Amino acid sequence: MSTDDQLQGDWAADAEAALPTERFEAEAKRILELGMEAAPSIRDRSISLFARGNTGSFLGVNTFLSTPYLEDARAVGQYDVAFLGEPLDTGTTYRAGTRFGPQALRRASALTSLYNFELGMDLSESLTMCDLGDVYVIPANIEKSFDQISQAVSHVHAAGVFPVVLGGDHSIGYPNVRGIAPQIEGNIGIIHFDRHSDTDETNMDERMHGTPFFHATNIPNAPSANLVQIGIGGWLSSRTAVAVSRERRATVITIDDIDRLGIARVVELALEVAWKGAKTVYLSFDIDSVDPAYAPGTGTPEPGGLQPREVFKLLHGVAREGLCGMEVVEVSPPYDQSDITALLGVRAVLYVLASLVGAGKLGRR
Ligand SMILES: [Mn+2]
Repeated sequence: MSTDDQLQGDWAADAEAALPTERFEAEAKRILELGMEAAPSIRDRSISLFARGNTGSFLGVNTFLSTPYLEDARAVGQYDVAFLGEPLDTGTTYRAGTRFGPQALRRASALTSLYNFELGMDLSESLTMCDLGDVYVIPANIEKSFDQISQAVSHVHAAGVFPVVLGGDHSIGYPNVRGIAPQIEGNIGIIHFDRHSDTDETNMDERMHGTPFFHATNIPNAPSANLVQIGIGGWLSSRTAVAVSRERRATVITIDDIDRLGIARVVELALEVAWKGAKTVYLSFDIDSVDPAYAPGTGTPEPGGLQPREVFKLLHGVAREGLCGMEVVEVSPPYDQSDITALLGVRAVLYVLASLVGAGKLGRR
């Protein structure tokens, strides 16, 4: 990292020179082979006829980050990371639309390279990644959808692959944890970004998007003592959910706490609590933890949330001890403007992956 008397820009420029290029070169060769040679008038002969792979331009292949679409779900074990959509919005209590979240995240991810300047990191050199497509959810039945989701996430995690779930409303938080927890020999902590507690037992008599962490912390090895909730507050707070968080002694960190303590201290605190006696940690990122000025495309917006800079630093910080999986939830493109919410969701994933790679917790160093 850069030192006090050095500009980060200078450090980062040098860091780029030290990055490997071998995977880039192998990929370029593959792209030309599969995508075929370009028309004769194209001078840059690295350009293919059909766009393949991550071109770092808008020319995507409609998968997340233009990673290969893995049709054979049985073969997931050959990758470090698998992206999977969970297009469920049956759990929303107000504005639906998150069933289109995975599509929006994939589309917004087309204009994304895997290189980050200030981090001095190129994810394409460190990770192998694929897009598994969507879990076959059953919109008419939330419990059947939960069963599909748990089994799908369980399959990915059991293969030794890091699952990145593209939601979907927040009800999927519960079946996601339920899919992983039985494979952990010991406790699993949860770091949960949200403006809402999401710890009610039911909404409208069912297990909907305000309930995932009531049910997740009922899983025997996912104790609420390891649940950290970051960003909670505002005028959509549920008193019954607050009572559950209080009774179960979850750790709740408000926006004011973040202002007062600073990001570095909040990261330390979150890691301390989530990892206390735990074997691993799951990360649940609700896009509505970010202020609706930056993330309008969501079902239950609550003004006064985090800013993108803050949330990127927080996510990068809390991932550094390792994770067993993550989800981005509540991206609802029908309410989005200029794709800004979806773009933010894509960046959230990238900062987490970058942190895991940087800390040597995922992929090759
Ligand atoms: Mn939520």
